[in-house]
Amino acid sequence: MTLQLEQDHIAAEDVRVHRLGGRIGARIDGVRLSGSLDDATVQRVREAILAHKVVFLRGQEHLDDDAHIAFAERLGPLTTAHPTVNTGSERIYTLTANKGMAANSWHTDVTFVDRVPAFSVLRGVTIPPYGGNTVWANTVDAYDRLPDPLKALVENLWAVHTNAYDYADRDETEDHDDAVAVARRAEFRRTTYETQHPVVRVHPETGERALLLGHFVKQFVGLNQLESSTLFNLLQNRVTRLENTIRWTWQEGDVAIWDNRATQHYAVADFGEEPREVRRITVAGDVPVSVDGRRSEVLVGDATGFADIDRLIS
Ligand SMILES: O=C(O)CCC(=O)C(=O)O
Ligand SMILES: [Fe+2]
Repeated sequence: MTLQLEQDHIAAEDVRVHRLGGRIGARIDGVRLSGSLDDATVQRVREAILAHKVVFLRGQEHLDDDAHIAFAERLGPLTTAHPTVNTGSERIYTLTANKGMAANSWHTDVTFVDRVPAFSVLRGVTIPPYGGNTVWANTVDAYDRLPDPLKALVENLWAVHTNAYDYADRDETEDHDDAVAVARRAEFRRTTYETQHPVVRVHPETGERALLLGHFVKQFVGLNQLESSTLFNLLQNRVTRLENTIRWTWQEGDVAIWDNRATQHYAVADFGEEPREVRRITVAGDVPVSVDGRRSEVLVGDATGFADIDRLIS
């Protein structure tokens, strides 16, 4: 009996990590995700996420919502599905194409609150026969490769992030007359959140510096709108240059897991009228900290209901 238990304990799965790009992305083979994975395997998966920023696992079609949640919980306490969108579920954020694509613009998830999620675990449920890829970019590398004068600039820069902007203004694929899309956008902005984050955050697990930007940025503190958008475009171009990205072509049963503190992503809306559904479970993250040790500050809104992170703050 004792022997059997010991064997179970050391029976880590045969985790194999295959790097997919020069700066970001790896595929993990040999792991069947579940809530009852052994600790060593969970640790190896976590290390691969931290090292490669986004990892992909094929063949996870055994996962249902409960098993998806149970696995994600092994990475840390979960958030609710979303701060404003009623997904019909406590934990599952379902993104379906017929509700429109809010994700076809570069972003880091939920940066309009202070407690930016740590990880997102996304499962491909219905995948179109063509198109519908997702692309991730490495925000640590984007920072590292900045010339010194720009590093000095961004290390002292803060940005206001909000959910209260009009997505349709930024996206030519959005149909302004589509009642479903209009209702979806209104729900997204139902409660206003605004948070001031450092543009460079120090990653709480790796110590790496990362650019914290993406489509929820409204303005840089102390700069006017024109200056803000000029500088925003300059920095976003650094994040999203193709060498700094990895693009994934989904199959049903795939799972993508990203470090939301070190990436941005973009879901490409190029699959016509075909159905597409992915489901996300989100792992809570702590409040970003700047290079000089200052924490992000809430300007509007209370996100304690989205993620109770007292346990994360020591
Ligand atoms: O639809 C996708 O591939 C990604 C959607 C997204 O932005 C997310 O799940 O956070
Ligand atoms: Fe997202």
